[in-house]
Amino acid sequence: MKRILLINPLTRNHEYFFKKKKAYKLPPISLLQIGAYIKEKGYDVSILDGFISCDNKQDFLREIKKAKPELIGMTCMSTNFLFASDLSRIIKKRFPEIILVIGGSHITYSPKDIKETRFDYGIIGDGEDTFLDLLTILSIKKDVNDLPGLVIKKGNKITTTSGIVYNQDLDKYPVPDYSLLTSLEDYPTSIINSKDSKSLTIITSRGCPFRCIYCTYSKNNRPYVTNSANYVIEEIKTYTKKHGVKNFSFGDDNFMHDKERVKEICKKIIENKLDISWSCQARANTIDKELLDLMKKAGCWQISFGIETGDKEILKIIKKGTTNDIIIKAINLTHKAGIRTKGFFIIGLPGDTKESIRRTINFAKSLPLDIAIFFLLSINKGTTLYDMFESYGKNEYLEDAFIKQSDNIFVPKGLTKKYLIKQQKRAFIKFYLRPGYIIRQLLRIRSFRELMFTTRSVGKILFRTD
Ligand code: B12
Ligand code: SF4
Repeated sequence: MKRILLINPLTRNHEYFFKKKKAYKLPPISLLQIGAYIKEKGYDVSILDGFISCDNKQDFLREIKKAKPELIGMTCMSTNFLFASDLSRIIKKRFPEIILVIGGSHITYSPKDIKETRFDYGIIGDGEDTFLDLLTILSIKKDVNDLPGLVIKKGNKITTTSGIVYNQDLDKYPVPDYSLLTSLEDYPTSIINSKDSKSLTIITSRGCPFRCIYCTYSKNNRPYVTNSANYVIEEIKTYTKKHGVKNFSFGDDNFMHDKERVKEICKKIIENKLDISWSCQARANTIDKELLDLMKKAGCWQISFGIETGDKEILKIIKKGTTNDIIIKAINLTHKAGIRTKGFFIIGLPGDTKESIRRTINFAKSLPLDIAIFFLLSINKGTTLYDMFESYGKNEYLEDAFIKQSDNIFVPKGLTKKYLIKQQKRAFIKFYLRPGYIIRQLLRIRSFRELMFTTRSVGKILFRTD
C-alpha cells in the first residue's frame, strides 16, 4: 500500500463561513504534519483540502477518482464530524475497496462515534507513529489489534485497542510540508491575524496544563510537550527559505506557558537576525515586562488573550484560573510594551445572566484592547462542560449569529438564544463604535500602511467580511 490521500472535509456550515472566495482559510496543519512524516518514510502522499477544491460531496468523489488512493486519511474536529461521517458513507459506497481512516480531535475525545460512520479505523491521540504503523501492518496484512491508539470498526463491531498515543518528543518529526498543498496563495491570511497576507501558522506545543471546563483539555491528561527553541528556529528558516514567508502566527493554545522556552526562541530570532514579525496567544498570568520587551525586540506585534468574561464568579465556574486583576495587568503591560492586544470573550457562559453579560461588555471596553472578539459558546463532546451543562442551561440549534463557530450554542438558564445573538451584536458595536477607541487607534497610526491595516481589521469585524 503506497498511495495515500489525506482529506480535510468541509463543515456543515461551511457555506456560512467560506463561500466568499476571499474568506480566511487556514492550511490543514495536522495533515501537513502527518503527510510530511509518511512522505519521509517513502509513501506517495497527496492532500485534498475540501475548503479549497470542493463545494460539495460530489466534488470530493471527483477528486478521489483522480487521485486513485489505496487508503484515505481524514482529519476532523467536532465541527466537521457530521460532514466527515456523511462523506465516509458516500466514499465507501462508490469506492468500497479504499480503506478509510479518521484522525483528529473529535475521534480522539469520542472514539465510539466511529459507529455512526463508514470509517474502518480511527486514530486516537497523536497520529504520526500510529498511522505509519497502521500503514505498515495493513501492507503486510497482519493483525492491527495490538497497535495502541486505534478504534477499529468491522461491520457493526467496534473495538478499541489499548492506550492513547501522545508524542513525547516533538522534535523527532519533520516540519509540516506545505509543498503538499496546491498553492500557498490559496490561503491568504486574515488581516486581523497578520500584518501581511502571506503568513503561516506554526504550532510548537501540544496539550495545556489548565482545565477550563469548556475545553477539550478539561478531561484530558495529555502531558504538555513542546518543540525545542532550536526546532522552532529551523522551522521558521525553512518557511522563509522555501516559501518566502516572513510573518508567523504561533497557533499554540498556550504559547507562553514555558517562559524560558519563549525567551530562548526570542533570543535566537534576534541572534540569527531573522527579519520576521509574529503574533501568539497567551494566558494573562504568563505575562511580565521583561519578557514582553524581549518579545517586542524579536518581532512580536500582537498577543491574543482568552479573557472570556468580566464576571469573577463565572471565571470560577469555568475554572479559568485567572482573575480580572491579572487580566487588567497583563493587557496594560502588553499595551505599554507597544504590542497590540486582542481579547476573546464568550457571551452565554454557564452562570451568565443579563447583568454578567453587561459586565463582560463593560470589562472589554475598560481594557486598552486593539481588537475584541465576542463568541457564543458551543459545547464539545469530551469536555467537563458536556457532562454537566444541563444544570446550567441547554444546547440549541443556531441558524445565524454575528460570528458563528458551530451549529449549536449553549443558552444559560433564564436567557434565550435570541437574546444572546442580540447581545453578541451589541458587544461588537459597543466596543468598536466608541469615540475613545477610535481616537486611540488613530493616535497609534504611524504610517499609511498602519492606517490601512487598522481600518481594514476593524471593518472586517464590524461588517463581517471574513
Ligand atoms: C490550529 C487550530 C485551529 C485552526 C484550524 C486550522 C486547520 N485547518 O488545521 C482554526 C483556527 C481554523 C481552528 C478553528 C476552530 N477550532 Co481549533 N484548534 C487548533 C489547535 C490550536 C491546533 C490544531 C493543530 O493543528 N495542531 C497541530 C497538529 C499537528 O496536531 P493535531 O491537530 O492535534 O493533529 C494530530 C492528531 O489529532 C492526529 N490527527 C489529526 N488529524 C489526523 C488525520 C489523520 C488521517 C491521522 C492519521 C491523524 C490525525 O495526528 C496529528 C499529529 O499528531 C487545536 C488545539 C490543539 N493544540 O490541538 C484547536 C482545536 C482543534 N480546535 C478546536 C475548536 C473547538 C475549534 C473551533 C470549533 C472553535 C474555536 N474555538 O475557534 C473552530 C472550528 C472552525 C470550523 N468551522 O471548523 C478544539 C477541537 C474540539 C473538538 N472536540 O473537536 C481544539 C482541540 C481546541 C481545544 N483545546 O478545545 N482551530
Ligand atoms: S487555557 Fe486555553 S487551552 Fe488551556 S484549558 Fe483553558 S481554554 Fe483550554
